[in-house]
Amino acid sequence: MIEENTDMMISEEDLSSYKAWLQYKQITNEPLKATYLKMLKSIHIVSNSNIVDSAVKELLLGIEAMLGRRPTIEKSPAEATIILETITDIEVDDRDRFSQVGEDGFEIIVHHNFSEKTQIFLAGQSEKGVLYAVFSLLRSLQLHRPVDRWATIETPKNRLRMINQWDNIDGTIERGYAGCSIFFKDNTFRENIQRIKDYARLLASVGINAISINNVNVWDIETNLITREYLPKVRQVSDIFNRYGISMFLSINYASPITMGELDTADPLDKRVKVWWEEKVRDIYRYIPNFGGFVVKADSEGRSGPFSYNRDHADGANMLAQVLKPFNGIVVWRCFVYNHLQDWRDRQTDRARAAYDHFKPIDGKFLDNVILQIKNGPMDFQVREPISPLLGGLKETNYMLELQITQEYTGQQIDLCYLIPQWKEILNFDTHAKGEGTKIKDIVNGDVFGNRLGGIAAVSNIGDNMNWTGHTLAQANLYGFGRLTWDPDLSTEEITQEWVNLTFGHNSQVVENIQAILLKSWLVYENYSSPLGIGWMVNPNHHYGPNIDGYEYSKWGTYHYADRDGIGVDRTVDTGTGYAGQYFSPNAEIYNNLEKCPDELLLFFQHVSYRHVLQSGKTVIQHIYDTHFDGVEQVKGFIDNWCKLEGEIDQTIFNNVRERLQLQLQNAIEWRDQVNTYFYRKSGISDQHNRMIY
Ligand code: GCV
Repeated sequence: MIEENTDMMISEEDLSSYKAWLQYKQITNEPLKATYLKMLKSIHIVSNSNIVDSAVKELLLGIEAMLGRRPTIEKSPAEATIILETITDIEVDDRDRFSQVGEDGFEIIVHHNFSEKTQIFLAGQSEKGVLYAVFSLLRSLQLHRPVDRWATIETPKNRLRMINQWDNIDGTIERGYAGCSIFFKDNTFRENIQRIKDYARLLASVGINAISINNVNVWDIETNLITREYLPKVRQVSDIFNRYGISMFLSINYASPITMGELDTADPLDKRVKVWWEEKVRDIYRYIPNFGGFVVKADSEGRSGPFSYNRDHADGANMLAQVLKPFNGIVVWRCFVYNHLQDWRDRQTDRARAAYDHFKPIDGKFLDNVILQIKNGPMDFQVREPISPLLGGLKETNYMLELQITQEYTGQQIDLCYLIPQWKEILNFDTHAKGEGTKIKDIVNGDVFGNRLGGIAAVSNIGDNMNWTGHTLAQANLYGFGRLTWDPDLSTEEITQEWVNLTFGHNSQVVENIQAILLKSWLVYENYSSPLGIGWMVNPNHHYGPNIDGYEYSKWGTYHYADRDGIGVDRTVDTGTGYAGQYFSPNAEIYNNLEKCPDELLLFFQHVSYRHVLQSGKTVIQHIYDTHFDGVEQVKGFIDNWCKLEGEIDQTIFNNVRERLQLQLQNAIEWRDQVNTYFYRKSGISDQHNRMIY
């Protein structure tokens, strides 16, 4: 049992933003409250476990906060209005009616019987299902749904629903924009377990079932997380997450045997290396019997990997997979592999091609407890990128999608950028991998190619700021990510409305205003930052704010090739790098064709003149000017609309967002003026509307 340290002080002011979407605000609508009270008097738990215990605590907390009365716990089911059960608790003959409930799923049944008594059955396929059913019910209450709409049957569409923390043991977070790590500080684990527990609650409430707690760049001290020195602490954290149905993973350093000074090689085919890992894995499972497995960044941005030994990535991943197999552990192996030491003069090497070129030839060579993790785009989480052609390109390997919730290139939680619309486009993209209609959402969950493992992972956006995410509205990205991993068919509008209602309540003016701001924010960010899919015009290293040539003469393989005549990267098959040919037909033909290539990705695939006319009817240069002027005006509109909410919402949240919107405006102005001035000076073409360009 974990000793809970409750030393954390949350001030009254911070409470609302800290609670995020688990506000459990008091229900003041009296008739609704009366109905709910009648239905939620008492709970019967058929069989208990750690996870069911978390579910019960949450249910008690939520109902008491919303209705002002704590349900009683009843020994007899006949006495209770809410019954929590797993399907295995139910008589075998009665289980048929749950046949539609799959792994981690649940059914909520609202049962009206003759004695005028209504009972709510929360039946989980497993204890995790019970927990998810409880969160579903609590969501319905917070959304003020009528009782008949509580009933539902749900099974998550993705088996692995994972969060990757990029936290370092010194307490910093790589690409973190909301303070320090909630896990680590000063090269050890933090004492504040309450914070981790509340994070687990937030994640479980949206169905997340796996987490890796340390950065994929595993530095020297973090390499030791898999040793006996740290495993007891890893276990404590793992226990907290396990109680919320979340399994614990660690990112590992591929060169661990060398970094720890125990071997002179990390060659995956060297027997000594395998034996070394076997010992380490045995230790891990001794401490953490249900440990999830490893996340591995290998041969990527300077991290070691199998290439150092002339082995391929299947050799590397499979060695670890064999070692984890006896314990049901898995290897999450990242495909973010490219040459980060490129010469900018070299026009042949194309970073966009790299993941496909490395992994497509070894499709089918991976063991069945390896899952490849593939970033949504071929570059790196830009505001706009095409979909990685590996998604759909691989057919005989388990793989999952990797998204980035933390806003590295999308405003760093200073600027607002609600990413659900972007993720929906990704999930609904038709790869044509198995004919028309082969969408990413159905590929990554394993359905299309029958892969054993599938899912979606994302890089977290939280830190120890009291509102978790720096910009309070960025909480919506974490919420929406979880909801989409559970059900990629939920619409953007549904998710947005849910989040706004859960966080801010039901005042329709407030709700509509915030929804409208969120829903526009991705396109607004795109408007004032880099245009038409070209990406990368950011300040090197920290990646905030404009720097048009910041990466133009660098080693990172990220170029725009703007000159006095035009801009864009020719990635076509006939005259360019051939990247467009990595897609299935008709996508390959569309991207290869100057007239058909969608405007928003034009400069990713084609080098064009500034006077090229887009499908929108505008020239490229006029599009650049217009979007950049528009973007700034749109941010001003956000500020005006946000200011109307003063007094209507929590003051701390109001102030936090207002301050950030002001900073966003400064950033947008800087982007507008630098981008417009740069392209005006390059092209010599004036703005049709004679607006101010410097
Ligand atoms: C964790 C990008 C980021 C890096 C990150 C890397 C990755 O390059 O800038 O900070 O490293 O992606 O995904 O591994």
